[in-house]
Amino acid sequence: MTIFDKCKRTHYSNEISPELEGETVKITGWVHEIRDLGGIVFVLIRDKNGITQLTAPSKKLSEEMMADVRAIRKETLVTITGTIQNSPKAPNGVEVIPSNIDVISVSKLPLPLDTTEKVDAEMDTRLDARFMDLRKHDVNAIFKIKSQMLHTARNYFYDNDFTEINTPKLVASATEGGTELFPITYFEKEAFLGQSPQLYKQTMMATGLDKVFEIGQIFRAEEHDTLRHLNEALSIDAEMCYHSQEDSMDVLEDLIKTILEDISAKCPQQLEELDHTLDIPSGKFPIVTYEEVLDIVNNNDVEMNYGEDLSRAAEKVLGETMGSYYFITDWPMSIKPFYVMPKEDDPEISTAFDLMYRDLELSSGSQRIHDYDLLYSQLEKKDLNPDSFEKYLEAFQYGMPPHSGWGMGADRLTMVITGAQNIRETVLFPRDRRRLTP
Ligand code: AMO
Repeated sequence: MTIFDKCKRTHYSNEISPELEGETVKITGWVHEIRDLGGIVFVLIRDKNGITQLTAPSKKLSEEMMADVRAIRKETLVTITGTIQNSPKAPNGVEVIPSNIDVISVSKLPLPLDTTEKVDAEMDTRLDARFMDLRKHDVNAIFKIKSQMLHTARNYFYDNDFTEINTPKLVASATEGGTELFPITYFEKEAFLGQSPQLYKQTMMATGLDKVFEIGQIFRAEEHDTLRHLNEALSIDAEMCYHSQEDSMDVLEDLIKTILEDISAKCPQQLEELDHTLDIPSGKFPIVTYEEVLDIVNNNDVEMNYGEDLSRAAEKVLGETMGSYYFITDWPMSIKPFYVMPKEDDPEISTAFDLMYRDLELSSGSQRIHDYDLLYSQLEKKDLNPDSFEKYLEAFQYGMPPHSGWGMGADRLTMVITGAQNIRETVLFPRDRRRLTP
């Protein structure tokens, strides 16, 4: 018998129910908890889908079997063969009376993390032992929901005639602003880790693909240590020809709503595990202009001047006022990147928009400048050297269609749909100011 035959289960824990009473089953999982009451030993076995109770009464079992049960340790991987017996108090209403125990893989003690503790360990302890942390079903649920979210997003794009693209993450120049770049050594040249696929997704607008999306990592050398920022984040980027700012916002809103509906339909167990209720807005996402934001913020005793970005205090006030999902539009051109198209009727105001969820920025986007001369002059206006954008600019000299797009933080959206308060909860191996391992 190979090791794989040995641990081949007949059922996952959620598949064992009172209807199977009297049947023999084989379950494989990690030892979650052991309670030795002397005459009877209870062992909880945890697998991907739940927990099964193993019950070993000394009156009914051989001394040898009792010794085997008592020898197993927490987080050791075991395969148990046994008979199903109804037990209303046990998980799924059943317990397994063992006839054979195979220890498949032993766990070292002490454990780096207690998987049964009711109060979570410190974030750092958890991230240091992330594999063990993920054995907890609530932690696991976050990543199942994130996976479903990405699956739904991909489906949405494919269903709507987008082409998936993959652009380089080793790049030669900045896109969003020079201070946020990680420099790297690229043979004899200096290069950077990409902070956004912006230039590439826009270049794709000159290819005839018309609508593209990318789900990929972005790198930001931001110093701040917050609950919303990481130095490596996952971004869902979309770029669309012949789409105005408003069309682009509609696509973003439609995607979010599709994701919320899908998560609600497909992940009820995970949401319950997290004790999280999804906030699914019924109507259109409200829109506030930057000017209106200024009023709201200033009327709530937080100082904000025209031309300033939202401070943390301003975001909080705005989040309390607006609630749920909303867009901010009509940002001043002065605080938006060079590629953002100014409004036709007022060149000081941009076509840029942000999508917020309460006080959290989820996405930024805009209509883009497709006119070469205007793009060139905007680069100069932002003190950027057009020479370093030569290849990007070239795509604008051969019939570039008008276009728009947005980038959305996938980890931040995961925070919203799982109720996580710290972005680190939503990333398997987060990279922040202090953490580069595991
Ligand atoms: P922006 O810089 O606003 O826009 O980024 C888009 C979205 O990405 C997420 N994000 C982050 N998430 C976690 N940690 C970070 N350090 C971090 N930085 C950004 C946010 C943010 O809203 N090129 C434009 C997008 C576009 O116009 O298409 C851009 O990168 O959720």
